[in-house]
Amino acid sequence: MTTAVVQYQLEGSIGIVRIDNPPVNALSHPVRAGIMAALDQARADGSKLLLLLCAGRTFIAGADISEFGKPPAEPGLPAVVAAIEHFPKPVLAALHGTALGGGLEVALAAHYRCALPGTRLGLPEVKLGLLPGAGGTQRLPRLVGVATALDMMTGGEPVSAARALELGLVDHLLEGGVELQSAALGYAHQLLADGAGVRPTGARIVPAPPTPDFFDDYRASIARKSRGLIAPGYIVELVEFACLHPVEQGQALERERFIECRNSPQSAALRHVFFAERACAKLTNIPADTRALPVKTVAVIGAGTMGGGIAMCFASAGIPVTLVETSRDNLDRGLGVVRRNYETSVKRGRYTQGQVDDILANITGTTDYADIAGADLVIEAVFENMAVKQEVFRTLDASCKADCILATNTSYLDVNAIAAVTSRPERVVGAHFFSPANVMKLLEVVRAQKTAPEVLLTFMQLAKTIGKIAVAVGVCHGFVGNRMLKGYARQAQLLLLEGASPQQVDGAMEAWGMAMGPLAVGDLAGLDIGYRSRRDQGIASRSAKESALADTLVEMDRLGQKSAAGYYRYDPETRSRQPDPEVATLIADIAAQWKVPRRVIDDEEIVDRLTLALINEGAAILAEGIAARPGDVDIVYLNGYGFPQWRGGPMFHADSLGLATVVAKLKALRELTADPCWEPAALLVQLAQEGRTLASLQP
Ligand code: T1G
Repeated sequence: MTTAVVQYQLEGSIGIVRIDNPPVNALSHPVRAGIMAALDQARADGSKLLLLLCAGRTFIAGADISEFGKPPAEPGLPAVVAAIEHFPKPVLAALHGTALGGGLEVALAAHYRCALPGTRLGLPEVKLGLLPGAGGTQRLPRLVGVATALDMMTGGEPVSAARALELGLVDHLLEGGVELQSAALGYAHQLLADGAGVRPTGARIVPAPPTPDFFDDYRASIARKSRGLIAPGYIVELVEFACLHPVEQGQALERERFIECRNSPQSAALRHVFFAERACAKLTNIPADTRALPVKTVAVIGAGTMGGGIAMCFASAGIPVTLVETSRDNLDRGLGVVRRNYETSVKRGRYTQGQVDDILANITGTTDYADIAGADLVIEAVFENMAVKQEVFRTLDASCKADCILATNTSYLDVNAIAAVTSRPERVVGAHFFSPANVMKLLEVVRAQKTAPEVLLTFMQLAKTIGKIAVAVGVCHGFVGNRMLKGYARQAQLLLLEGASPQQVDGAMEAWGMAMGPLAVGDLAGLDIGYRSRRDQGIASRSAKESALADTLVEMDRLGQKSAAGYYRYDPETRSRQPDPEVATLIADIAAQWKVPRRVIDDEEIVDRLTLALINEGAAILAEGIAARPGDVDIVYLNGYGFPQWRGGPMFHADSLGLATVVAKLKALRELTADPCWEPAALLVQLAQEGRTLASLQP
């Protein structure tokens, strides 16, 4: 029996069900129907055991996420899983690559599981705002116990095949380097020889929880990290239910909870993020035959916080990197910070000492540009000043080989103006890392006017190699992220003058889901950075209402956390932030100076003004083509600015509000404040009039 995506053949006494649905064998409707047809065939033929496996690079990577939101088609996955579990002959699932979500649930319904080394097994549904909806919450604890099952399902992280064997999640590890089907057939025959029979996982008893209050304690332990999400709490409820009820009852409750999660706005948002993250890696406007360039060696100019963090990204990915500094002292200081960062990661168990020794062997330092003449890529990470950066690029242009790619880590400045001082503007690109660069996933790859397509493609692919999520953006002041941040931060300042306190503004945004409120972020980054940037832009100190407070704080040496005082006071031990009455007085004084009437402001207005500022500027950025897709803007804010994943990003959030509502709110604020920043972006007005969404712009 063969369908487009599922083949069945009888090989001796073994019936082989082979799924072939590239790229990741997702359980689309044709796959589900194909499996059921294969089961029917095998039920009636002479097979003694059924072997379930997949073609391509992975076992089933889950339900087909792109089918969510569409009318469900029978057979559903629970029916497929039940048919496998109740199959009258032993069923063996042979795993390779990944067995995730519905894929692992299919394997859990099988009576035996074997895996190639390197396979990763997991139930990551929670990352999509979902929970395992085909028996995973009931069968996994029966195999691995409640604690491990909960960790796997509330965290969503996969386990290795070796760990799965330890846990009893798989019964046998196949030999590595052997073709999957022949290795699995070997084990299948061994099972038959051993008289292996059917062995429904669902019939097993869930091992008792370790302590009587285990589930309540577990709920408390995940409360903080699952703030705002509904799925994690349901997962704990369902595993607790599994301890006391047969699998069928558990699956019925699971289905109810699953459907609620699937229909929830936060799952819609997280599914949007899943696809947006994959889409943003694809360049839209380069020739199809563009090829990436080889990058075997890298150099980083400047061993400060950013330079050191950037160097760590490449060294950790196994790419040799040379740090360049102006003096030995600066170089040794920078290398020392890098070394200490790795020592910390060993203490935290992220790396072994051996791994760190190998990584550090990839990092060298020099004060001589001649030592990097042969580098394939150089990333400049010096002081954020145009003249300083242009001087470095002149030196690089003279020192580096002709086909070397020159990248600038500027976070605001005009990459065209930097490229213009070189003889190779087509080899110049912006690479805006976020601090700390060895931790933050986001990378804005800035395409300047003359950046060659192959240079852009090279950097986008390199980003994946060093574990970054890259978004290609155009040149404007602050690119996508920082340009939108300007309006957001300005509203925070105005709200302070109009009557809100720092703790109210930050509290409202954090309750709404932001990782950290705007004032606390300012204190973390250091208020002196914004101060210098305003001076560089020729804005005199205290000359603008929206920066008067920040300018004053800096001139009072309140730079933020680094001076234990900024918008808040910081406890030197715990670094926890405390409201400071001195700041409240200062704000009132500055408001009086600028004749800003003070009033009571509610949290809803705070959230509205800060999020609408992001949405309005994001729409302008899209209209100018600085970002190619609304999803790209979302990925920037989700991975660089602590926007809550379960709200999908500023553009997705705008669509969830409805663009007509967004435009109406903007116009209302325009009326209320007479502030031109609230003029709705033309793109929003047009789409609202056409009854369209920002998502409809997605190519
Ligand atoms: N459904 C549909 N498309 C999928 C998919 C899926 N589950 N997984 C991947 N793709 C597409 C992806 O969009 C991309 O498309 C291509 O495959 C390659 O993916 C009932 C409800 C498997 C580790 O959450 O984590 O089961 O961009 O670029 O980096 O309980 O994909 O080429 O057009 O990511 O090698 C649970 C999701 C679903 C796993 C491979 N499963 N996938 O990573 O490739 S919910 C997951 C991944 C569920 C049941 C519930 C990764 C991967 P395109 P890629 P990769």
